[in-house]
Amino acid sequence: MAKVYLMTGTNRGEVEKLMQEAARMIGEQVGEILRMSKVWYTEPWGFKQGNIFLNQALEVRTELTPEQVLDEVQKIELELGRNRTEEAEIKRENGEHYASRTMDIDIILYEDMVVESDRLKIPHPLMQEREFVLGPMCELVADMVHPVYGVTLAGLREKLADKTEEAAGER
Ligand code: PH2
Ligand code: MG
Ligand code: MG
Repeated sequence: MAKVYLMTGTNRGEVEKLMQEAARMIGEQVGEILRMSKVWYTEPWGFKQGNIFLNQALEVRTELTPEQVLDEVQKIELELGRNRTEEAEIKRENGEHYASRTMDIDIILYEDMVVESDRLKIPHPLMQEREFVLGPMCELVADMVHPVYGVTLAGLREKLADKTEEAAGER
């Protein structure tokens, strides 16, 4: 039995309903949801042409391996209308790195495991850059130590805030 931390996000479609459905399906297909952060309303990060996101962190108890968790969350994304082919087209049209999506479910942490395969990277490689991940995660496990950086999530969040402030100062 392992604890896995997932992050759900949507900025397209019936977003409130999609968040509820994602949590319900995670509970059925990944494992028991032990705790959830509140739903955060966040600006699109890394791209401009998109609506506000809803993001939420979930703590899930699972019997699945990391790869099996990935299989299940990708199935759920598809069932909730995710269309990566269409997203790729929109990205190309907009010249952006990301596109709006009905549901994205990312594995943020799995126990203190480090996974680096072509398909899967844990911890999520950009979590330390993203307030929309660290904010909700800190509601659940602010004291958890990041298995690569050796810093708590609260510490990473502070660092990110300092960096963001510096960048604003340089503008
Ligand atoms: N996901 C991304 C890119 N940008 N921005 C916000 N606010 N929330 C997200 O979930 C998100 C994003 C790539 O998956
Ligand atoms: Mg993502
Ligand atoms: Mg994803």
